[in-house]
Amino acid sequence: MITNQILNMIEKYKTIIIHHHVNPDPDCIGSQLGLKYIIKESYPEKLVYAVGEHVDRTEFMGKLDKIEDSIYSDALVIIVDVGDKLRVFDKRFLKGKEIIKIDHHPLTEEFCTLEWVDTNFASCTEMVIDFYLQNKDKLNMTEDAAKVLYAGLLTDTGRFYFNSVTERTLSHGAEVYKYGFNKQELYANLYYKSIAEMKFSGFLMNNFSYTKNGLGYMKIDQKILDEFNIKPEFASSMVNILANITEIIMWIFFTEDKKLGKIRVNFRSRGPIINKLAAKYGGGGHIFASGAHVENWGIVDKIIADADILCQEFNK
Ligand SMILES: [Mn+2]
Repeated sequence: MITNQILNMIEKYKTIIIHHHVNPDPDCIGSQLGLKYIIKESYPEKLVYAVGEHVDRTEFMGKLDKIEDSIYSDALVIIVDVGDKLRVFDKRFLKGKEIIKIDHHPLTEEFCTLEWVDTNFASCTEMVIDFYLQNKDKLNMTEDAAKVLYAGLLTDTGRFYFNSVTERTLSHGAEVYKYGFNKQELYANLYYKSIAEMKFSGFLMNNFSYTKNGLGYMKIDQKILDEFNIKPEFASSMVNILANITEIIMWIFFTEDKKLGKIRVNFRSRGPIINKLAAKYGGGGHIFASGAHVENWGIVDKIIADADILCQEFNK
């Protein structure tokens, strides 16, 4: 079993460094910190680091570590919720002695000593919980680990609503839910919105575009972000405001990101497969949820045209 191989490798190392992907979401940080807390609790003598940078919405989940370059030379590196080198945050991960990948996105490239890639998992945190359950004789869960793992499950499954949810997702959820962390506080951290954010939701509902083939989309430029005092990360995370609309089978948000100097593209679908479309524009992801960054609004219009054709073909 790959989960045993992963544990054997963890046991071999004194130092373990866990990396997340760029713009980490709660599933990524939950996997990273959950794994760190489990390893630390089970092997207190090991040095376990979770490196990287939070985005605003993951800040509450727990502290990340700053470490020196020299620590990598004798360390095991684990990357979570990410499959390709380019999307791993902090390129120092390549300096680890060996690398393990734990990911639930479709495989795009292999470069690790151990690759545990399985798209049957609804979230990466579900994989971490699975890893713990498969090695329960040696591993210990903690309340803090349970909390961040549950946060990842909630957000990557839309609160256990998406197609990707299985019986295992629910039972693994129950496995961490039984720990005593404060559920209401967790929901507040994940789901409460400010008044400005709520007003922005209202703006989106009133102003999205759609085609007769069932494509819904929203272009959010800097002017709109300024007007509502909203950050691009938050704006693009609102893409599912166009989910659950009878007439819409695919929905895309295009959000200008001054810091990146690019336009963030968030693809979602409940019909046409969209990760190939995302890949065509330099991105990737799951079959019904993908992302990309593109250079300008001209490319955005090309994506809209391509996406509309996919919807049209799907309807046939
Ligand atoms: Mn994920």
